[in-house]
Amino acid sequence: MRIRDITFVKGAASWSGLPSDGLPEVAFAGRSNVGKSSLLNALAGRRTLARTSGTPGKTREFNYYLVNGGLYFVDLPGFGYAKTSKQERARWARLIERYVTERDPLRLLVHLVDSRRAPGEIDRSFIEFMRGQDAPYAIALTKCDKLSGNERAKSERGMREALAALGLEIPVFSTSSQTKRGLPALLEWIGTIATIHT
Ligand SMILES: Nc1nc2c(ncn2[C@@H]2O[C@H](COP(=O)(O)OP(=O)(O)OP(=O)(O)O)[C@@H](O)[C@H]2O)c(=O)[nH]1
Ligand SMILES: [Mg+2]
Repeated sequence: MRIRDITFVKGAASWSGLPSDGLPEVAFAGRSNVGKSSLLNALAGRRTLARTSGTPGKTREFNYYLVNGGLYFVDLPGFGYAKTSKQERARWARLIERYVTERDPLRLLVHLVDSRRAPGEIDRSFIEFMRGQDAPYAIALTKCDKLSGNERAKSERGMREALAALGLEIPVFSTSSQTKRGLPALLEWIGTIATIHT
């Protein structure tokens, strides 16, 4: 798909704040600081659409972006941000789980994982959680501009092996918001799954 038009619609901090218009949703989830907001900006071809930060925990709401007037991109709050209270973390984790299990308009969840590290505890438990869900699921390895070609191949292979060990067959994209590597392929996949006619 091609993004002709993208606008920020709203930030929702609770379940009742999510839009009720039923438009299909593609959600971006991942650890705090993994590069969710940057990826959204890069996909949109805009620098300042979503707020990014070197400080983790920037995105504290479900941020809704309307794409081409007919589809939402949803920037989910980062999970596992260590500096928020345990209670706060648990609340967001429950909200994200509820979103994945109950949100009817959800068409695709893109899970962002740092390409420079083996998937950590939080990522692995999220992958296990997603395994039991109906929603289509893909993984985007982020910040791959920081890796050499060899390292990138190794990081992809590591992720594919981890997924295969769980019996999961889902796409893995190596991406960089800086060089835009992997973004056309990811966008193509999003368009296919969300079956949006643009
Ligand atoms: N080199 C490089 N840095 C990146 C890339 N994407 C994001 N970053 C950097 O990583 C940091 C975090 O990026 P964000 O996009 O704010 O991360 P986030 O996942 O939205 O973080 P939260 O909102 O806190 O959950 C920023 O300093 C970005 O500049 C990338 O593709 N390459
Ligand atoms: Mg963010």
